[in-house]
Amino acid sequence: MNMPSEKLPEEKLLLRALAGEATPYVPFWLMRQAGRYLPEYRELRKKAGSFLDLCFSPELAAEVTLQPLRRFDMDAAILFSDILVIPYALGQKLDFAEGEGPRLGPFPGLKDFHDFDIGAFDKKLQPVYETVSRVREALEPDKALIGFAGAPWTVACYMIQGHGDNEFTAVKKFAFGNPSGFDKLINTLVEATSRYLIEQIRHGADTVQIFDSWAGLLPDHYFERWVIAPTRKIVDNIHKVFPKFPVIGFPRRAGQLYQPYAEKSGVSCVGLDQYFPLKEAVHSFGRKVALQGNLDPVLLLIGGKPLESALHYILKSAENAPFIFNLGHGVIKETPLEHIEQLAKIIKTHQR
Ligand code: 1CP
Repeated sequence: MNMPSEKLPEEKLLLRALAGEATPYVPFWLMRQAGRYLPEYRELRKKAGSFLDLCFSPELAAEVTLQPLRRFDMDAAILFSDILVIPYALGQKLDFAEGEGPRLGPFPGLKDFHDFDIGAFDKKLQPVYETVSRVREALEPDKALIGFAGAPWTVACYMIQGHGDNEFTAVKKFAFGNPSGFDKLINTLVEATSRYLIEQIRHGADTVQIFDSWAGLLPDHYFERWVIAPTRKIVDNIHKVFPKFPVIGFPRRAGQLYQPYAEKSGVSCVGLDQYFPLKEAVHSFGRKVALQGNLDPVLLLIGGKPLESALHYILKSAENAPFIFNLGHGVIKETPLEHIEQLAKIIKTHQR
């Protein structure tokens, strides 16, 4: 008899879907499944001090990673960290002011990756790798562990703007005004992100997701240059070390550019936001890649009948496709726990 730790990776439903199988049950996890909507997160967050302290305390970060699975039995845990640990590891100052979101220090400028202190980079990220190892140890063999990073474009947005925004006009001015200079920043982030993700995989991640939250801000030719091409390079770098390793790409709000992204970025699975019709994705690129998504988080916030019918619509839209259920963006922090219970029950009992 197999001991649990000897189970094959193929026994993880999420990995089967990533490998292109239309699984008999739909695996699910939720973006931002660890976080403020959970009372046990809020409690631990208070104890940890700052948000960065929490990200860099392997014991606490591992605990936060596992919290949502104890309640809702998701098919995957996602590493608890943040996309902004990359600028931080490159030496940019970073603070998460209470209730205000991230604040970064002055932009370090357009340098090659190897002009940064790589020893310091590796050292600062070491606690994240330790978190991955700890979660790997603790996780049931049928649950997948998702590592992640921000995509170069999205991370560059925060590095230059210094904080969150809806338009990132200052960043676009910078990038469109000096595209070859901006390429240098993107290339640096490609190198840094590849190194970071490869280490997460070495420490036990089963898949990694690349979050390109602001992909939708770029017009098409820049989208090719700063969303698709850098993602492709990261995927290729991962594949040099771990051939065929499954990568999930999430180019949020990419609209019509989802299709070229699916065809050219090299990812195994494309995460859809709530604005892209799932049915159309299944039809136009659902044979090339697995799909993930795409419930509007507001439907989870309100629950009840509207949630139930939206879930059935999504399950029907993805009927015969390799599919991972998720939201179109993160869980909203006011979301009642009972609504997530309702969601989990419907997804987990739906047999295809
Ligand atoms: O004090 C707190 O508790 C801060 C809230 C918080 C949390 C829970 C932040 C600050 N980051 C996180 C964790 C986090 N961030 C995860 C953990 C795993 C999980 O999903 O459960 C992940 C994957 C992220 C990724 C992330 N961070 C993204 C990409 C996804 C997205 O939301 O679009 C982005 C853009 C960030 C930056 C960031 N970090 C935190 C905030 C509030 C923000 C957004 C800033 C802004 O644009 O205003």
